[in-house]
Amino acid sequence: MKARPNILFVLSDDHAVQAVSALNRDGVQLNQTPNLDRIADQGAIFRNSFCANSICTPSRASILTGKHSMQNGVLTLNDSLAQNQVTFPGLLKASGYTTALVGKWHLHNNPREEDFDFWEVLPGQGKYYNPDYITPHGIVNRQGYVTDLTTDRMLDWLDNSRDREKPFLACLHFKAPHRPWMPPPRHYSLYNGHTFPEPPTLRDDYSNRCEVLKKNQLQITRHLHWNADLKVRDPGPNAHRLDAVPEDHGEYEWNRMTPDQLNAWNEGYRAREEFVRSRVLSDEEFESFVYQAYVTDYLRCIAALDDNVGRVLHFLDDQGLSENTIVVYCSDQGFYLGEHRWFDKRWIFEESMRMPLLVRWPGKIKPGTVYDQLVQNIDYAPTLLEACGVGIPDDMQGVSLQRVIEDGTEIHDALYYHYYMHGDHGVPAHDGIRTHRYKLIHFYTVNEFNLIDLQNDPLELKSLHNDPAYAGILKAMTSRYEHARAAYGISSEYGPEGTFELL
Ligand code: SGN
Ligand code: CA
Repeated sequence: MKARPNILFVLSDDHAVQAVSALNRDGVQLNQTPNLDRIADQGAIFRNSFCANSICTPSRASILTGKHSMQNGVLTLNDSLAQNQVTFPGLLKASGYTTALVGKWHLHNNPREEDFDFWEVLPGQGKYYNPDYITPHGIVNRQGYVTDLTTDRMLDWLDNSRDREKPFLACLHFKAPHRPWMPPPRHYSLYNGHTFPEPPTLRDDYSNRCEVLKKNQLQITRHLHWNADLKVRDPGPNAHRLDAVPEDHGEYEWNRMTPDQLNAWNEGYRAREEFVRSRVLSDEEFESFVYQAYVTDYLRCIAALDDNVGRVLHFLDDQGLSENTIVVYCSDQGFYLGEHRWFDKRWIFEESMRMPLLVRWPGKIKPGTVYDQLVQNIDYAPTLLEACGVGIPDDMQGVSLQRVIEDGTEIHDALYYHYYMHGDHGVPAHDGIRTHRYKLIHFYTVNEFNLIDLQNDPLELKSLHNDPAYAGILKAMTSRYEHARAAYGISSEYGPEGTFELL
């Protein structure tokens, strides 16, 4: 019998589909990610991969449990996973796998012994520079850059301490490229002198959609911080345009740096700061400056992530493990890189509902395959369980991707989405469904449906809910939506009948 496959599960934090070169071969390529592209080229791209709730802790809980937020109880960033929830790592471990987790976790309680043999996790969001890790033996501080250190720890486990008698599950969870987008010194000058193309919706005015959009607090030209986000500590005559975070705050990353690191940092960002200080920028100059600075740092963090994915792939090659290891790359959700003026995620709109998903699975997936079927983060747990010959619990709501892979079956006719963290960053609780062609959104706190025709309006700039020509579509989508809510057991408390306290 063929040995059960190993799994390398790489999960990043807030990695936009727009920032993986293999996922943008027919469009605008902002950057190059050669190592992630290697996974795609030797395996598959899932072009229509989505999350069920575009925020960190809930998406991670859905990945682990194969369930929507409502059923696993992790609705917002503040919820922890209840002890009675079953996870795919726990089921793999119980079936004879050795399991490890290193990096961002963000589920509040420490990882459970029943799920992981080895773990070292970042507290909360974690830090980019000289981060602390929580280990079963207490907090350990490590000097260096978080993406490199997280990879070092995983490679060390794979190389030196795993039980080689067992197949492994290695969960490598990067903090990058989460806010505040701090790159390592080796990438401080990457993209200097380069101008990134602006997205067509960078100056969206939010017309023709629900009024709630205008209340967002996610705009790159209004809600970023000069120092923490844009790395400009003294904006001179432009100071009034954005807030700054208090520099003496313990959370501020610069307070963690060694004097040498700080010098290198200040040197790396000197030219940017001098530009901002030099004169009052016009509105247009300011907008384009913020967009370029934001995207530059975000993509520098991705470059470091891609370097480290390359290190792990090389390790698998060197150890002769590549042939019997399934490699999965995904992020906890997508992200806005200036689309609709935004950073962050949360909304059901495409950039944040989408998740990158690349899978290399030798012997099962033909190199260079592209799948267009709708898939969701609740599907990963059943897929990996089935791949390892472990039974899928009945209460998992996701569907294994095996049938997609084997014969191109569509496993979902519509995907259900629900964001619950009402009011955080100005985003109201809302839910909806997405088919290949349409998206129905229910902004239930104001009881308004929006309907988007993704084929005619891929940038999602106009709701058609009042357009008589779409009355039939609206009716059909509403009935599918109600069906999805019933099938997934969504409580009416999270709908128009609920009471909504701002988080
Ligand atoms: C922090 C960020 C937010 C971000 C949340 C959630 N602010 O609070 O912008 O939306 O994390 O991110 S920051 O100024 O502290 O960086 S998530 O990845 O955990 O969902
Ligand atoms: Ca995230």
